Amino acid sequence: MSPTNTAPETIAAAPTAPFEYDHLENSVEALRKSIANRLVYAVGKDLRSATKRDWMFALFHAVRDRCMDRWRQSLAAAQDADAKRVYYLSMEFLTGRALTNALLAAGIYDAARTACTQLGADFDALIDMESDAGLGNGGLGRLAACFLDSLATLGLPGMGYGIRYDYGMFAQRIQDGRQVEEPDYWLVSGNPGEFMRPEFSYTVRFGGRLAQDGDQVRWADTDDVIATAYDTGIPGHELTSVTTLRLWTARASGGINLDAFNKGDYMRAVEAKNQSENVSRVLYPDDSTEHGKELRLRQEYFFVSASLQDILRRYLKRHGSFENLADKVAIHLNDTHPALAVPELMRLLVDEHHVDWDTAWGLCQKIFSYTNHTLMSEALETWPVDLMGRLLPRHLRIIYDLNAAFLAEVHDRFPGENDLLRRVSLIDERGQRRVRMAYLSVLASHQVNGVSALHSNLMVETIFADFARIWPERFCNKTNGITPRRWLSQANPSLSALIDSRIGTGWRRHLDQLAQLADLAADPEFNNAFRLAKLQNKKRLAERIARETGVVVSPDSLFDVQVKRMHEYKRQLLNVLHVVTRYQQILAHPNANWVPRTVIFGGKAASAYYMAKLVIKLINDVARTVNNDKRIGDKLKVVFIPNYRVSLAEVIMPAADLSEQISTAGTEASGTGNMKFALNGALTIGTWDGANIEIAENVGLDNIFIFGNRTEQVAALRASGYNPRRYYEHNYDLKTAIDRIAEGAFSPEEPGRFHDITRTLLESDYYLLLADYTDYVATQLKVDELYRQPAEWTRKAILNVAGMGTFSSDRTIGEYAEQIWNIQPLFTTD
Ligand code: 26V
Repeated sequence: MSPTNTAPETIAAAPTAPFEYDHLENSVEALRKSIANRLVYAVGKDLRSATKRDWMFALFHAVRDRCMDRWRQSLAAAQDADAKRVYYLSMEFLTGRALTNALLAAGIYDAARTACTQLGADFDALIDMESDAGLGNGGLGRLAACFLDSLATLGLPGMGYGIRYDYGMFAQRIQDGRQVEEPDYWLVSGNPGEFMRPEFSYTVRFGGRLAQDGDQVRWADTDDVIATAYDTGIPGHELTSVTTLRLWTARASGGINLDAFNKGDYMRAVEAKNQSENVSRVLYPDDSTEHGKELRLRQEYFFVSASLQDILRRYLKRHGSFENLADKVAIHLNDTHPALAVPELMRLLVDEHHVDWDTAWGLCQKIFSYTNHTLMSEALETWPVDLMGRLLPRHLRIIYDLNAAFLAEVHDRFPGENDLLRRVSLIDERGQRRVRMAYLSVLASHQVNGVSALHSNLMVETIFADFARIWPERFCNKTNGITPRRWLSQANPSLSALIDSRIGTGWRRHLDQLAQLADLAADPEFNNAFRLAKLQNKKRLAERIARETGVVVSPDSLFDVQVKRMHEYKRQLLNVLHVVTRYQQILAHPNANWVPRTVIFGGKAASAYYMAKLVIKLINDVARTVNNDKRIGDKLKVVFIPNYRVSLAEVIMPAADLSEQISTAGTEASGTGNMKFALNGALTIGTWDGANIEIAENVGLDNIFIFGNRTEQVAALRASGYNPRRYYEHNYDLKTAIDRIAEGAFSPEEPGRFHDITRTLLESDYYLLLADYTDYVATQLKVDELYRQPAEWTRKAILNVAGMGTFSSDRTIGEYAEQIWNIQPLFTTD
């Protein structure tokens, strides 16, 4: 099959008479029949021979069938209306499991459970067979998944484009307290959610050289890879609509290996094929540092080129010129990873479709928008000019041409400011020349947004300060959100049922309705029921912890949870310092009235991130020591739950009493875990950072534990020559905690194990843990005090849930749709 770059042909003209499909009922009987049918006719098994995997597939097919009509209607409606669509380009989509979500969206969860049971299949066990689609690192990828859910729920026309990695985020095992990475071959037993669409295949070119043909540039002698589409339907709530997620997989192009093949060197031919197919092999598991790896650049271009070719093909089906392109197409860049879409769209328009340069650039600037997700300089993408010139010579030339025009414009507007030109140039000329992908994205986008109010402000004050001066109107804020379907309705059935019984079920679609719970916060009956729901979730988590770590924890203890990627800026280490302090104090005052606590950690460290991995080891060493210390008993337990991922988060979030959101102020762009916890009735202990600030404003400062230095104070501390030793010398508890770690109290078999940690703390402490320690520990005592009053604690937890309405990703996506993308819903519910 050869790749097409044009509209694929269908085999028949549209049928003359409307075709009658089987209507699929949602009754238990109909579902039972569907599942059994699918088991036999799609999976190829019968009731006698079906494995759990087979049952899972059969059930998956049964619910998938019930989403199909709506999926086709969603596509047809956008086509028929020739609606403007948004294309969300993202290197990561952390969708997790799809089955339960689809059953709930289709409204057949309970009926399907009964049907399975009647067929003799263990519903919970088969639900648990599905692997997570872990095609993302953390916040950025999960946000993209929540956004697709909201696009579908709001009936908005658009789709997601990304990479179908063979290997997702690595699986984390803990061996002797250390992280061990294992490959996540999530496709190993097949993926019932996807449809291969080989008719949507595109050639993606690399390398080669540029030749001039008159005034046209020709890109010749390239190495080619074929991108083939796989589609997954993302069902919206009550199947309002179904959004397509199109992921690309790499196939070798037929052409390149013929030479070796013809000479009989079959193995060499296959090896080359493997090489080019590596492009979609594996997700880069590091979201903290930018390594400038060639394969990563190839991945970025691979998916961007295929997506843009696909977008233009779709547009050209209906339009004879590019005149209306910006009225029909909005392209969103999820961080800078898809920023090559900018020169790629220019190349396609100018070189392939012969649009003139200025017209093409005018279109680009109307079509693109860009979200920044981090201010941390290590994570900002730049690519060596040499590498880009070798791999993508045409794109490099386009970037240089755009840059020249841009710098000329800046020069005209700000005459004499030569340093400004150097600072805003798309090319960083200091040292090895590099392309600044964030600046390229800003240049091309009509809107650039941050992901929380604080982050959006800092963005224009720091990394984009010069650009905000040039184009102040370009920058805006879109505070992140999460989908209440997965993060409350699906993850927390006990609380969802309670909420339904009091305010109805509409909150799934209109999360603001949760505000009605505020009146019930002090109602003793509701307050009690709320606490019981939490207890039920804590029991569920306690069982999971026992199963996975062997540690027995009491559901009556305060569940204090920090789950997120392991990063120095997120300060898991500050949490550990508190745990060590608490441990010392329980030993010193064993008869004091301690509130029993279970401190729960989870999160992956990038495989090359030495410090983050050492912190995992420290947590596990502290856990071992504390949990085995008979003097401590139930007063303190520490657990590290391995392999934190979406499906595990769904069990953890509903069970938390206390949510740890303790990043150094100014470092966490938004956070979305913070929202998931609060929505599930945890109280937050957090810094004045990211979306914590807006959570505080919405739930009320009385109902959240805020501590620590704020951004201005952080800046002032650093400016005045921050000295961590001063805090160490002046605080006995802090000194004891650090000394105990340094002496090897938690690693007697290797006392020096954590020297790199304690030395960094005392010598630089870039993230100011020591400066925030005292307030953090004092605030933890206030947490204890409140937890001793269960009704009061629960009242505040209810007020947290009640205040979370604004953090629905429906609100966020509604803002993007109206203020950035200019797209309108094609489907409405009420
Ligand atoms: C950066 C890089 C660097 C190059 C290698 C691969 C890679 C992959 C991802 C990233 C970006 C990480 C940025 C990120 O995930 N930011 C998080 O975005 C969340 C959603 O907006 C936000 O809630 C978190 O606060 C923010 O850390």
